[in-house]
Amino acid sequence: MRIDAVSIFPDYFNVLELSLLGKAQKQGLISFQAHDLRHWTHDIHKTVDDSPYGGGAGMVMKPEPWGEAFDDLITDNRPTVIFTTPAGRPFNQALAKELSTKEHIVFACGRYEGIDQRVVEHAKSRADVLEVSLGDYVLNGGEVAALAMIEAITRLIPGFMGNAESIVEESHADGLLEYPSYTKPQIWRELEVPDVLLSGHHAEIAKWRKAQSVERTKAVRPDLLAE
Ligand code: 6GU
Repeated sequence: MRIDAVSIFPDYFNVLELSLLGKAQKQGLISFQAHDLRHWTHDIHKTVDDSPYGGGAGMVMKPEPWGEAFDDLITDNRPTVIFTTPAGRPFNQALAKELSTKEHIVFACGRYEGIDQRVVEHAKSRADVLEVSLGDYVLNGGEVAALAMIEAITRLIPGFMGNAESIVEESHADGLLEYPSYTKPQIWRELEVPDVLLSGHHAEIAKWRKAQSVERTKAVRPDLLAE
């Protein structure tokens, strides 16, 4: 998978070298590149924003640098372009799974009050475009959102994680939150591990874990059960 990220703070993405993604890059599984949007400006101030038509607070990202960035980065047949925005559809595990099968994803990380909407419309002529939000809160820019999405997507690429079963069992894989986990010692500060986990009865353990998943989801995320 090829991933590009366009941002006015490309250094945000330096942390990806620290994670499993660094290893996956060395293995040739993933090729990641961060790009500075200002590379595609032509004035001495490297201007990327301007005041909004119609008035209002804040600044809007100008279309021209984004257009030139896409001219350079969209050289293949219809990659996926993700605009990170709190006004987008919510990111979730199902979308991460779908995106993990793509050959090329370009993250367009907006700052300020967002990007001129014509950039989104124009990108649709050459790419499959999604406007995606990390959740119902506002970040200063899309970089941290893109980092989270990149981690959620790439760990689902076959061969990326050592233990494929842990992906099948984890939270959200089946629409439920994961059951609680325990390890040694059996008694810690007078707190005991649930008996059933020591029983060796695999069917009973599976039943208990499923019930715990449902109970936890009901208590914390009833919206997931409704789905
Ligand atoms: Cl993708 N961008 C920004 N700026 N804020 C967000 C977000 C994205 N997702 C949630 N909040």
